[in-house]
Amino acid sequence: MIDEIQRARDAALAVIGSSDDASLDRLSGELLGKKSALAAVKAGLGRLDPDARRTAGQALNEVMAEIAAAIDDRRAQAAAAALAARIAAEQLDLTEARPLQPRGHLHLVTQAWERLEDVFIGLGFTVAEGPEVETDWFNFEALNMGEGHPARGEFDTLFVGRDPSEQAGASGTLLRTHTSPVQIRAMLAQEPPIHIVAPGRVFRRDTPDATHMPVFHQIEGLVVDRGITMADLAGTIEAFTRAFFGEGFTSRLRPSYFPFTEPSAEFDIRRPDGSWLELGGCGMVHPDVLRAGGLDPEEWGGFAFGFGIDRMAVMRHAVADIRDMYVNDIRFIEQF
Ligand code: FA5
Repeated sequence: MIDEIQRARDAALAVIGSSDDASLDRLSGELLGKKSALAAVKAGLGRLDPDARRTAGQALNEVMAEIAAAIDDRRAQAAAAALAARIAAEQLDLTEARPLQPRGHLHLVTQAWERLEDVFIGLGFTVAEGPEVETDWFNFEALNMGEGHPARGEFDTLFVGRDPSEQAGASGTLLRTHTSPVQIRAMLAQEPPIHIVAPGRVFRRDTPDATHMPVFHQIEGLVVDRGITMADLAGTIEAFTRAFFGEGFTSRLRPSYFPFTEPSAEFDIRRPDGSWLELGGCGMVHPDVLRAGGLDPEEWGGFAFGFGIDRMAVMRHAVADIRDMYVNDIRFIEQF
């Protein structure tokens, strides 16, 4: 009888080993149920003498437990395999989607602004700021353009006060027409020596065209110390030109006029193809401007410069029309 039990065990384990998940429930009935070979053996136990019955009964119980455990093992194996197959089938290859996600980037003017700051910080300047809504005093008066000064007419100013009477006088408010008022704010805020640049947004009632926008950006520079000369100004502009544009570029100063500098100059840069482009204005800080900043012109001297960031961005990337930078045409923007 023990042999019979062993044969039934071996046969059962072989069937379990090769069966799949779906057939396991049925198999459990066939191998361990009332009509199974082992049930038949069990029914025959009664015919044995007590000793043999005990031995065979024990063997039978062990084998039945072994078969039940084998079915459970096989079921767990089948479930793990089914799960692995489902995960494999549902897997998404996300790496393939990545090139389809467009990456944004900084606006051309922001790129130029940040690069300008980097270059000037490298030359020993710190970055200063001033408000976009200014008083008439900071924007004009303190810069040697008192009421009635003809140079005011060159800045088509946008006033903030609703009533024309609010616009008149040194306390009238306006949208700053240039970054030069930051010169005055810097002189009032700190003791010389001063080495600052002040990038920022400025506003003029200019009609948009290929080289003009009503809202644009300038960067102002101011150095105040003892014994500053025009050579310091020319040297700084030249060092900046090479650092920002590259080795093939040089600069020149041309005599000009600004009420807040004396002498004044326009500065141009020479491109590797030999052509010149006007970039901005500069000069030695006017004694009246030093006085408005609380400094004694007998003791302190300085130079200042200011130029258009949008024009620089346009030039660096050979963009034909400054307005292209602001119409948000994705075909244009994504080129940079
Ligand atoms: C000034 O604004 C002076 N504050 C510059 C200055 C500073 C001179 C310190 C001396 C000492 P101007 O109006 O020329 O100057 O403007 C300077 C630059 O701003 C121009 O060279 C040009 O690059 C840019 N710019 C002027 N108007 C516009 C505009 N409507 N759109 C875009 N860029 C402009």
